[in-house]
Amino acid sequence: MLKTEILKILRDKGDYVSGQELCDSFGVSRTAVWKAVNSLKNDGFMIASVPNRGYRLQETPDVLTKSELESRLSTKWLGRIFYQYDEIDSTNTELKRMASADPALPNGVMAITDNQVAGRGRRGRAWSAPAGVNVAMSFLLKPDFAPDRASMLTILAALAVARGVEETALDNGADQKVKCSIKWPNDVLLNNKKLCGILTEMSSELDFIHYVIVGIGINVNLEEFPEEISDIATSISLECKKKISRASLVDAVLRAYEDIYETFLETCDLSGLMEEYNSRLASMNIQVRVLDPKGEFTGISRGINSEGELIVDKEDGTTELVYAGEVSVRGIYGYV
Ligand code: BT5
Repeated sequence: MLKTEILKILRDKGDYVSGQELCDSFGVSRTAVWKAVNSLKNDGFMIASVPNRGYRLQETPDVLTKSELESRLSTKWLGRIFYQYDEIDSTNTELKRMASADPALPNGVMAITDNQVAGRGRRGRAWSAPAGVNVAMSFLLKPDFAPDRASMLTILAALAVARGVEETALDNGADQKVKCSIKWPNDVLLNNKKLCGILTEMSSELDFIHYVIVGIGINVNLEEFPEEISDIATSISLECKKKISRASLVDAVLRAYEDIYETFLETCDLSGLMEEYNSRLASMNIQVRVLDPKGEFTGISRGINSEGELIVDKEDGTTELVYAGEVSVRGIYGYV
């Protein structure tokens, strides 16, 4: 897209670029360049145009337009094909519709929106976020490993978000080193409050995965939360006191996922990743309450094993491996 290419050049140069240079670079007319620049201005980009000097990008707004995303994405395969929506019910639902309508939809396709109006959490819960300040994205994976491996893809996503948030916060001028922690299995936290939720869904047969959809919601530039979640939720900008470029964050998270996924595929388990995960685990060696389908119990969490299960030492001296379920962590989200 011409818009994307012009945006990239203007951003890379950081100075005036003549209209003629842009025409020559892309083999297009002056009018085409002028139109593309105007369209970028309409998206909110502040671009100065001075006769005899050309165009200069003065300010980049935090937008999630197609060209802003395209100009930022530097992944190898993940999200290289993406569908951007100004508004949609849920990116997970949309990708599911696309994947079931087209069985040939390729590995790595992403759906992303600026305004998700019916975001979903796990087990029928809702994920809510206002327009224009958050990231809501989902990507499609078509792995050839067995379906019992798929729950680990959530663990990978939590790690990728933690790494991506830390990198982007620093790049966007956060003063101190930001450190994300993780509440098993799918919450990424900043200062013990929920910054991100992950919803992984799968279509499979008993021994064959049709596709997996990994959905990630991150609170980025939100300044306020609805009352029900104001005690448990936070955003990057609230914690870091900096506005964050959402498109750069998307790129950083996807790059991190590619990297982490590669490590995972070497063994198809978490042996190469559990050390980092456990070092980020908010519940490491802390009391947890597990709402298990068989009943509730408390114990001390000892981190995950290479299968992604949470190891919990119970008071009666036995050890439980928690595969799925709800876990409350003492000191987090009001559990005392
Ligand atoms: C999750 O569920 O945390 C998974 C959220 C996944 C959202 C992404 S956005 C892109 C993709 N498309 C979708 O439709 N979904 C995915 P769970 O662990 O069940 O947590 C849900 C709970 O988090 C809710 O019951 C609230 O208490 C809380 N919550 C809702 N919105 C929140 C927000 N913006 N920030 C922090 N907490 C929130």
